[in-house]
Amino acid sequence: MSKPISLTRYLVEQQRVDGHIPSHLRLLLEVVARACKSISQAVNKGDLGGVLGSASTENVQGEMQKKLDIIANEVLIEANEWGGHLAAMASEEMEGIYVVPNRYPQGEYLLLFDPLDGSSNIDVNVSIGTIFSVLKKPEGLPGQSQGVSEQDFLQAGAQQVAAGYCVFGPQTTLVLTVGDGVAMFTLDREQGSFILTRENVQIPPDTQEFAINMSNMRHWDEPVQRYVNECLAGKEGPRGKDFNMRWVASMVADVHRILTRGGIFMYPWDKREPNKPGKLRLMYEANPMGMVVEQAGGAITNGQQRILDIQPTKLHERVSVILGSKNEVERVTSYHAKL
Ligand code: P6P
Repeated sequence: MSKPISLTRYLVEQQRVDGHIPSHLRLLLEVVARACKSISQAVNKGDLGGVLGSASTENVQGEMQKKLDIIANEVLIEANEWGGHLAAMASEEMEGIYVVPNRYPQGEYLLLFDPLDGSSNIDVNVSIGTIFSVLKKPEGLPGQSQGVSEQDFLQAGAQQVAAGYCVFGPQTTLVLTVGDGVAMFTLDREQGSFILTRENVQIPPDTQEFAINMSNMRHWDEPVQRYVNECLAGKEGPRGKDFNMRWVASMVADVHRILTRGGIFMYPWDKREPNKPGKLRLMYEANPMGMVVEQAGGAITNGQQRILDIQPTKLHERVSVILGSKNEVERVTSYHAKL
């Protein structure tokens, strides 16, 4: 059995040996991982820690916040604000950006996160997770003030320098990419450290498993209805094979399953709110998951284009998401092209 490789050693090697990441980014990722450990401990306490249930407040999306949503958000802010590697942060749980206070040095990175994704599953003990995305703060023009604004965050997902998530399930597993493939680290609670358990993760290009909230079927656009009906038709239908369906209602859990054994995940536009492009958020859900999925050989589109090419116009903008096994994502996207 080879000596276990910790997240710290993996990141040092990504920095020193492969030159993929500068030291400030390595430090940032180690701090985010430590914050995920703290969130995992809070999540695991459940009722014993009095952390379940609603906080009786709403977030910027107008959604009821759970106590753990707020706890996770505070853990990430407090862990990352003093280190000198960040200029500002943005979160699903905060309307505006959080600029690093003047009492701390400002760094060159921007951190975006959904502090606890899948909140509807918290109180029923189903896997949830933290999603994070790292961008570089745009260089200011010579002589321009070094301030940071929301506009600095509005970069296409292809500009991310790192992204990942931490799934709080039967194991606590951190999944990370710095643009050189995808690695998975499982939390060893006895050592208190994340240990490398998989690297160069690859999503199979084909699958027989789709993930979508079927209760919305009557509201979908025709291309998604066509794709799902063909899956449901099974061996006797145009696909000539049977399909299985999963829907955890935690994007982190569904994406983790797809990274582990393939599959396609869809949260498409639907006619219930026709002016909303989709339910999921571009900047801190679709983009980070998109970087991870693409680095693992998968694909992610909104039905019309590669999601990582979308130029954001608002911090909390939403997007239709089709991601996973490349050949299936391309099939659904091709059905949209025939509209
Ligand atoms: P629905 C969780 O609230 C989330 O943002 C994603 O994690 C998940 O995939 C989706 O919403 C579930 O939505 O409508 O099925 O509850």
